[in-house]
Amino acid sequence: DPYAREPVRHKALKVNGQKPFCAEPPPSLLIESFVTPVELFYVRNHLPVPELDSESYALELATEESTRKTLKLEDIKKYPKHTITSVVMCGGNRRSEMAAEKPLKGLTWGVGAVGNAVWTGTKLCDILRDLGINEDDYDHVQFEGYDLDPSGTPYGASIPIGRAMDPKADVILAYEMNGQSIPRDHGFPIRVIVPGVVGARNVKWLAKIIVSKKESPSQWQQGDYKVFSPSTDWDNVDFSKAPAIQEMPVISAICKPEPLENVKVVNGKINVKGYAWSGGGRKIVRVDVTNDQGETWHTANLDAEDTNAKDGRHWSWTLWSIDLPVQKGWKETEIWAKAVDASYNVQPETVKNIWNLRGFLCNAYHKIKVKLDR
Ligand code: MTE
Ligand code: MO
Repeated sequence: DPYAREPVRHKALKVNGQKPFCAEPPPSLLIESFVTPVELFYVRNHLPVPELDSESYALELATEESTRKTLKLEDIKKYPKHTITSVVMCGGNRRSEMAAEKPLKGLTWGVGAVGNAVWTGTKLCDILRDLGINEDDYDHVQFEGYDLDPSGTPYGASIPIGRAMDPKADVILAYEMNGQSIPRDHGFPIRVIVPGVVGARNVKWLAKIIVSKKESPSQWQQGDYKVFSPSTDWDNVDFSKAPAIQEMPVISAICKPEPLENVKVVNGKINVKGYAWSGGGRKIVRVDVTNDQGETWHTANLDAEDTNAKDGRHWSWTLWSIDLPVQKGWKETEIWAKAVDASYNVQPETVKNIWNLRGFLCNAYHKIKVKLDR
């Protein structure tokens, strides 16, 4: 069994798949701190976790033409140390809402396929510059993991070379998560962090970097993590016709209370909390909440955000809360939340109109019903 030597996981995680291991924390725990503790950080593995050690670890650097260099862990650590706080979010986060709209294929994630961690490592642009890469000669930077499928093919993904070589894009080869070595489930000893970009490109257990004119040939780049119209189905889908997801759209979620929870009404109000985030480094500028189907929108307090982030480099999430007034006599209420980012992008209202056959980018208004306890 290739899964016989998997790491031990935290009991609070809700398991969506055992082999490969996929799990997310409960919503209320997720937003207890601005920085997600490593043991509560969602796990999305496609293959068995590889067994690697710091001494023998090697990273191969190649172009289409040739292998240029092999770096050991200590070689990577010799570069200037760069620390960022960044979200990693799965493209399938909140998919369960899309699956409820109409059947689809994919793990039914709730709102917890996201976390915000402090990542320390070497900037990818520093390594590529040392390799003598000229951005104009290539178009993509491909990554391969040490995790292999039964045929020996690694997990793989790529990002455009402009992002890889831009110092302000903060793409790093991370060796620390929240100040400790990266745990096995999250890519020990090296994983790529591509802030503002879909989780799938943040390749764990990094084995190889290939600078190329082409995108990664991997199934996860070519035949998955792409979005189609709600009217495209398995009999007429052509994965070559849509671009791979890179930067993520604006999203928010209500995490406390959880759906159908009994909520205490205090002075005619209930306390509601959640997260909001947008891809591409776009700051969250506002979160709106309603419980009368949008007749009245209340602006939430933005409680925690990365106040040090430079313009266009807001990689962290924003935690928000509100004391939401509830109508007298009501026994239950439906809460909606939507976030606005620095480009004034707003979330779409309904899941129905963004439904897609793989259930990606479910960023419609988050809507939950709760019971009111007076
Ligand atoms: N990297 C490798 N090597 N293998 C994987 O299965 N999964 C990807 C990405 N990197 C994956 C990977 C996907 S789809 C996501 S959402 C994130 O890792 C999940 O990162 P996490 O498990 O640290 O939360
Ligand atoms: Mo993912």
